[in-house]
This record gives sequence, C-alpha cells and structure tokens, in this order.
Amino acid sequence: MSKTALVTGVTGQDGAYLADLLLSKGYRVYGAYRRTSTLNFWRLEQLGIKEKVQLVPLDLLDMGSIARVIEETAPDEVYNLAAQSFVGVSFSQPLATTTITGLGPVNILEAIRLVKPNTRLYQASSSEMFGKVQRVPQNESTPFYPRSPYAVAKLCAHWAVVNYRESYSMFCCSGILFNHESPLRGLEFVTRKITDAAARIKHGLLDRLTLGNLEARRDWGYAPEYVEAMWMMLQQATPKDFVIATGETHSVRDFVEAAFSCAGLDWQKYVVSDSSLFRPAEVDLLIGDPSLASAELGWKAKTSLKELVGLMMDADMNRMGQRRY
Ligand code: NDP
Ligand code: GDR
Repeated sequence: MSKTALVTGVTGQDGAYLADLLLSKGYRVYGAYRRTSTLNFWRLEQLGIKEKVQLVPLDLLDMGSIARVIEETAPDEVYNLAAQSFVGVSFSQPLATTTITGLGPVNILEAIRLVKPNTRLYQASSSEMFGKVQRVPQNESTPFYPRSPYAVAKLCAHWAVVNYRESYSMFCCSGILFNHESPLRGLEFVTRKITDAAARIKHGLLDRLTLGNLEARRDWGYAPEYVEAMWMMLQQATPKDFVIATGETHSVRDFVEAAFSCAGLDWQKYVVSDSSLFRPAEVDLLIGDPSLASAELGWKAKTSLKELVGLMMDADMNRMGQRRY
C-alpha cells in the first residue's frame, strides 16, 4: 500500500525537492500552497513534477482549512515546511512572522490532534534557533539563543512540537536544519543572490553586487540531501529531533570568492558591503554537529561547499545564457 504525504510550503525550495523525493518513493503527494494573486509553481515545473503533485490550497493561519485538508487527504505523514522563512524580513514584519512561522505550526498540530492523531508530523526547525551560539559546534543539546523574530517564532513552534509529543504521544518531530541551498533557492537568500549576480555580471547585465555582512559564517549544505533527512526522521520507530548539517563552516566572503572565481571574475572589483544591509542582531557563527543523525539515521552530507557553489553557478549561468530571468 503506498503512503500518502501532505507537504506544506510545496512552492518553496524544500517543498519542491521533498515532493520529488516522495514521488520517487511511490507516495501519493498532496502539495499545499497558499492562495496568492500570482501562482508560483516554477520550482515544481522545473523539477517536472507539477502534474504529479496533487495541489491543495491551505493557509497556515486558517486552522479550519488545515483540518479540512487533513480530513480530505488522510495523510500518513505531514511535512510542515511553510513559513515566513526570510530572517531579514522578520525584523520589519515581526508580527506577521510570529503568526505564520510561530503559530502556524500550532494550527497544524492542533488540526492533526483533532482530526487524525496517528499522522506523523515533521516540523521544519532551524539552526537560527541557536543564534548567539552557546557552544561550538551546535548539537541537539546546545541551548537556544534566538537573535531574530524569525528565530523566536521557530523556537515557539519547536517547543510546541515537543509539548504535543509529550502530552498526547503524537509522532511529531523537528529537524534542526542548518542552511541548505540549491539552484532552486529564493533570490532573497545570500547564496542565490551571489550566484545570480555573478552570472549577471559575467553576462554584462550587472556591474555591482551590494551585500551586507561578509563575515557571518554558515554551515551550508545541498538541499536535496536535507529533504532526505526529513523523510528518514518520519520512518524511525520513535519520534526524535535531529540536527542536520555538514559540520563545516564558511563565511559569506568565502562563498562570494568561490562563486566569482567559478565565473572567472575577481570579486573584489564588483562586490561592496553596505552596513544598511546588516541585521539589527546578527548570527555570527553556525556550525552543526550532525553525529546523532549519522549514528541513528545513517544520514551524512555529501556535497562540499565548492561543489554546491559549482551547481548553483552552472544553473545561474545557464539561466542567463538562455535569458531565462
Ligand atoms: P521557502 O521560503 O523557499 O518556502 C517557504 C514556503 O512557505 C513557500 O512555499 C511559501 O509559499 C510558504 N508559505 C509562507 N507563508 C505561508 C502561509 N501563511 N500559508 C501557507 N504557506 C505559506 O523556504 P525553504 O523551502 O527554504 O524552507 C522550508 C522550511 O524550512 C521553512 O519553514 C524554513 O523556515 C525552514 N528552514 C529552511 C532552511 C534552509 O536553509 N532552506 C534551514 C532551516 C529551516 P509562497 O511560495 O506562496 O511564498
Ligand atoms: P539565513 O540566510 O539568515 O542564515 O537564514 P541568508 O542567506 O538570508 O543569510 C545568511 C547570512 O548572510 C548575511 N548576508 C546577507 N543575507 C542576505 N539575505 N542578503 C544579503 O545581501 C546579505 N549580505 C550578508 C546575513 O546577514 C546572514 O548572516 C536561512 C533561511 O533559509 C532560514 O529560513 C533558515 O532557517 C536558516 O537559513 C537556517
């Protein structure tokens, strides 16, 4: 019997890769998207799966709509990937971020509890919850210290998952995922902003890239590998939270250098750092310790930073070459 999964945030980077993975495993996949005036299925189209995913409208803020979708689709597994996911914007939209990213998952938990409590739930937690890091590297027992409205909201959702697990014996768990990137990454995030700009500069379409803090360090991995970890977590005998990371850290400056050198460009001629793009409170250093995931899930990151930059640069150079932008 094939399983049924409901993926919220299916129009986002991870939603598209996860839907692809689940389809390849024989799942019936319902992809939940929020109604907007312009539909946004380009990632599903790029992966060639738009016709294979059964698209259902759902808004994280509307518990009734979530309950109805769960009733109608009867999923074995729900992957809650929907969120206001951009840390930078969370400082200018703290209430919207808290409501969507913090309370949205509580709506999901409550709908599952009321309608189909044996559903397994994956919640997308984040390394941003470690914020001003209390230990290096960060693992599942590192204390949290959020540094943005986004991280505060993710922490609310994270503890709600723990609480529903302990209170109602529900199978729900969180993946504490460190940054993961791909050619399908949104343009607002720094990695894709960099590879897109390097490709534009190479094609004579742009002459300068303005970034914020070049010294921030992140543990960057490759998104398709990370969605596999999400699936693995829901196949375990007992629900547990896992850190998913590469175990390596690099600065934004390192990423810029690698991307521009892929395009044969000297980054120092084109890139400027503007303090107006700095965040009110920064997360300076993230580096994850994925040893629990390695021991219990058999999961390990495979793609190096250099390979990741290469994949993203190739995709953006192709997009520019074909003038698909
Ligand atoms: P994206 O920003 O690419 O996707 C976010 C998704 O959430 C989009 O499909 C968006 O829809 C949807 N969404 C936003 N608001 C609502 C709402 N009110 N109701 C329903 N759907 C909504 O994020 P990623 O794919 O990169 O990340 C997936 C999840 O993992 C997010 O929760 C993110 O916070 C978390 N995360 C991501 C990491 C990363 O490095 N990528 C690391 C750790 C955690 P629309 O297309 O309409 O905007
Ligand atoms: P992050 O990703 O905040 O880690 O959240 P982002 O790519 O936005 O920032 C990474 C670091 O780069 C610095 N930076 C810039 N960032 C952006 N976006 N634009 C710039 O011009 C720029 N210049 C420097 C930032 O200050 C930061 O230090 C991502 C999201 O996917 C979250 O949803 C997820 O939870 C975390 O990763 C893990």
